[in-house]
Amino acid sequence: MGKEYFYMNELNRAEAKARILKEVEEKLHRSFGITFDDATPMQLYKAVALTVRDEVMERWTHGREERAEQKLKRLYYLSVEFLPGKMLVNHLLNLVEFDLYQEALSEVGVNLMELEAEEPEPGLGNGGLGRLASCFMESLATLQLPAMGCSIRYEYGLFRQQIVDGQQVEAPDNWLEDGFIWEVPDYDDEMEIHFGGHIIEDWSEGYLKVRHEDYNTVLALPYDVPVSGYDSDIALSMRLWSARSPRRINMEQFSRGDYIKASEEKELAEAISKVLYPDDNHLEGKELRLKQHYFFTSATIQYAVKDFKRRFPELPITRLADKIAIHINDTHPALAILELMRVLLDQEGLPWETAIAVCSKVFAYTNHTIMNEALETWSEDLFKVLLPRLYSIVQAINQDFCESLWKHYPGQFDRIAKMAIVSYGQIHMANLAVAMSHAVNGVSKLHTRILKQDLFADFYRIYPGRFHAITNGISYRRWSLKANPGLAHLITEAIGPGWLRDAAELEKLRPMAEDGAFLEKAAAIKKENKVRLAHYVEKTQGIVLNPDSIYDVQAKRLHEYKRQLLNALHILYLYQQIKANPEADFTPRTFLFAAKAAPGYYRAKLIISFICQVAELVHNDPDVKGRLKVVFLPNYNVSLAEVLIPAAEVSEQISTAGKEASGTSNMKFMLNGAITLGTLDGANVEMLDAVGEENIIIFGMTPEEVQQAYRFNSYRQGELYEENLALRRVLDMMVDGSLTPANPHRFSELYQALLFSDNGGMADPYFVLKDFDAYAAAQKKVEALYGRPKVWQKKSVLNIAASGVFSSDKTIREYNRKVWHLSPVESEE
Ligand code: GPU
Repeated sequence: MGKEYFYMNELNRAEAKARILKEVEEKLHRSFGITFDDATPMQLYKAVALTVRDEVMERWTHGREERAEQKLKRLYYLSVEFLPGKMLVNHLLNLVEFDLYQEALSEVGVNLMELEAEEPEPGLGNGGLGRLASCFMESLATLQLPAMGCSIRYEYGLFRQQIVDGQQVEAPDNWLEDGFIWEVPDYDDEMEIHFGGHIIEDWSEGYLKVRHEDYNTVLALPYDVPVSGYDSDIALSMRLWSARSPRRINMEQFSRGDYIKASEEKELAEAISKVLYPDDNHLEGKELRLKQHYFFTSATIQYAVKDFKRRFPELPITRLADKIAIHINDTHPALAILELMRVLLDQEGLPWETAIAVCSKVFAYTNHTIMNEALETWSEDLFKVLLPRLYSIVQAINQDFCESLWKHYPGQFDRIAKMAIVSYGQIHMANLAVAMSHAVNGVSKLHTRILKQDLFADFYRIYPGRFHAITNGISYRRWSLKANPGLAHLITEAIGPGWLRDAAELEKLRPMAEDGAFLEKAAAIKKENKVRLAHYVEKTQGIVLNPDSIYDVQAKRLHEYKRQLLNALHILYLYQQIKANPEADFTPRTFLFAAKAAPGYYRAKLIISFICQVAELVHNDPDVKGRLKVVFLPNYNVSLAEVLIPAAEVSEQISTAGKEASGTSNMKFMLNGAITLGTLDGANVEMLDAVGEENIIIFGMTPEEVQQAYRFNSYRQGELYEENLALRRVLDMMVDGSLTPANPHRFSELYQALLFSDNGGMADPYFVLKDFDAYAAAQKKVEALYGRPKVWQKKSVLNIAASGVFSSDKTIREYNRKVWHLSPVESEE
């Protein structure tokens, strides 16, 4: 079916709908032995999903066959996280069959959107990094570029967050419990992964042969999940590797009654793909995590080489880079570099120099942070024991590399030690990735500038041509068509459907910002989305929202650098103003937060509690009733984002300048017509360029000012406290028992961290106090602007019109032009 549906006449439509119903009914019969009337919602969901899957599979097979026939170069996009979101509706939108299915199903009383509630959301990522990977997959499929996304099939995804007594509580996310319709295991591609043991160097034949002995084997079984593209003839795969023990339970031990021991080995092996590490922008050097990284990168490399040989038997392995590109999404998959070296050296018998040359043509690397605690290093001791062969390889690479550095920086030991891959007992993955990739990129212009000037400055001087700025993007169709169908229809009505293929066409909306009728319609849609969110909040939290208040949203991981605390402190400031002048005019406001904190990040969890207590205070005070509302929405994930973002009017993007590499939710809010309240950080800077300064509210320190304050240690937090009375009053509320009368010290740690340095670290390293006034003034602007609805609406529409530059289609085209050089799958007409 697909796009021809556009051209269907009524008769054909009726036939198509009947065919859909017939297929769904057959699935119900065959899979569950049940009829429409008796099916549970889960059974119905599965029957519909299986029907849709058949169609996606056709494109999957087609894509594979064409790629093979056209002998195309293929990209492996390696990421330890993906966050694809729910799939049923997204596939239907991509197949351009959503309306048809919806109409067909409604004829038998089934609501398609409600059905999707039955689908588990694969929480295989923490936040921006994983979601970006999924946006990229969709754009790759849309552009028909041959690619495979590779990761781990975590049995437990990111924890489910509950808020109990104002505190985060983590519950396991057993997303595979009821089966996952979209995955297909591929037993033919199961790989063996070797851990531990020792290596033996054999020079007996005049050259080095390395044998690896006494290792433990874990099997990697791939599950493929199809990824469809918009109106695309092909579907791609997200390949998720699952760990299995090569040995079933040891029956001998078992019959001796030693069940525990017999199952121990199996469990140890399977632990590898058991659970996603819940850290974002932070690395803990845990052995199991290193095992995860090797597990999926080794499986992927072995598969990629096998596939290359199968497809190009005529080509020598030295031509690998002509036919495959491997992209590593941050350094988590950087072991792939060493693993490919191992395969080229030990299995393919290539000489060292040749192997290095092949490798560096294959790999490219994206950096996603400059924050020190997120830069991945592994202790040599751990590495050596777990991955002895990779250890010897990384040592040798390091030696070569440092020698080459010596030529560029003679005698500069400190500089070379800083750039070294192995130094001071640690393996530095970012240095490995930069040294061994032909392309390195940052995720916004600002972030790339910082990479060049700061984090990788010494590398940039030697390899200037290796560095690129490639700004992130979003799968704008999911964030409009799916999340905000009302807006999507309005846009199509105004400028035609071309924008769904080419986001640049959103620019055509610009003149609509002068069209009163259009502005009213856009406002009505925003209002509907606000009501939809209010229903959700009432149903799930029992809290009633006022859809006529300003919806101000900060939804992202909880991190000190993202400064949710600044937002919360400002709410206390507003609260005090209302208390001081209860009769004064005040625009009603609703502040919505959604954020998970890493379970081990104590301070982040305390900030969540703080927000919840601020919400309580506001909730219980009759003086602020109807004026202020604060809500913390638990369990932020893709599905919640799809309800939350379309309802937002103010988008909080208030990280300390220089800290947020790009941000991607900022783009989603913009596309949905929210006005950004943001710092000069990450992609906010480019949003400012795109939309113009009168249509975005920018405040606070510049990245340079932040840098200077660190460098010259010139930040005087205490003076701010002394001199700024309003700020002092707010800060005092943190510790005077206003929030938690029974325990006034509950938040003193947060208070202390803002005002007093500890252990030599500086107080308030994210400049919450410093930016407070500027933030409050910016919020005043928001209020004033909101008081002029027409002006607000106009700005909102101009934001939508300017958001096309943040399409991930554009981002992917740029990667392809600068880095991958893939040709699209041509479909014969
Ligand atoms: N990011 Br590193 C994550 O979500 N997790 C990580 O572990 C690291 C980076 C984010 C950046 O914080 C964000 O600014 C960026 O937009 C996103 O990656 C995608 O590039």
